[in-house]
Amino acid sequence: MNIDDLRKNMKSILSDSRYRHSVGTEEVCFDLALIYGEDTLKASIAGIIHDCARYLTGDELIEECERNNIMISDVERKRPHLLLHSKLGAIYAKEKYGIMDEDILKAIEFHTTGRPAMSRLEKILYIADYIEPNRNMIQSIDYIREIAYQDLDEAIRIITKQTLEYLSSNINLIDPLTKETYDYYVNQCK
Ligand code: DGI
Ligand code: FE
Ligand code: FE
Repeated sequence: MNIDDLRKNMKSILSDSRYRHSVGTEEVCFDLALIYGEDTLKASIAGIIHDCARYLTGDELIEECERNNIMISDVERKRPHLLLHSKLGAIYAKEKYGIMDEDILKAIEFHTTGRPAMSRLEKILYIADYIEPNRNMIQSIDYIREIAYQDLDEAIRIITKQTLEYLSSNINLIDPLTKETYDYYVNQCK
């Protein structure tokens, strides 16, 4: 599918607010790609479809992941809407939307938790998802937006730090990968 078709498809399957978030993410992905010398089309594609499995219920996500032989950890089984929509999204990107580029698929797969040693495209999607213009109720968001245009690793360090703080304050379950991402980028930023 070309990017216009991807946009139309996302508009038809996602809620209005989730679609607006996806378009916002696409736009920030494009800008960051331009600044950091990444392929702008790849970044835009990753941005528009990153939440393509976000409309499913928790039970449906578990069912679909099992059908696709994706291993489900205990934490993922307890928070499927947060932690499985990215994994299944990568599968859908390939199977439903014909995206074969491994870097785009990895960016989608890890856009919620991040991971250590992300590629430049993975970093761009991870950050764009957090700072796109429709996200406003986030602590220090304008500061993080400024940093994102100067230093990708530092932006990831701050985002993962805030995410862990947010998850702890809500007694939420933390995926080990979220913590590993934070530890890795703290080290990178020393
Ligand atoms: O799908 P979006 O809402 O656009 O964004 P996302 O895929 O980055 O998901 C963000 C949510 O996921 C946010 O509320 C924080 C949460 N999250 C990130 N890491 C973890 C997590 N939730 C849990 N339970 N555990 C994690 O490790
Ligand atoms: Fe997401
Ligand atoms: Fe998102």
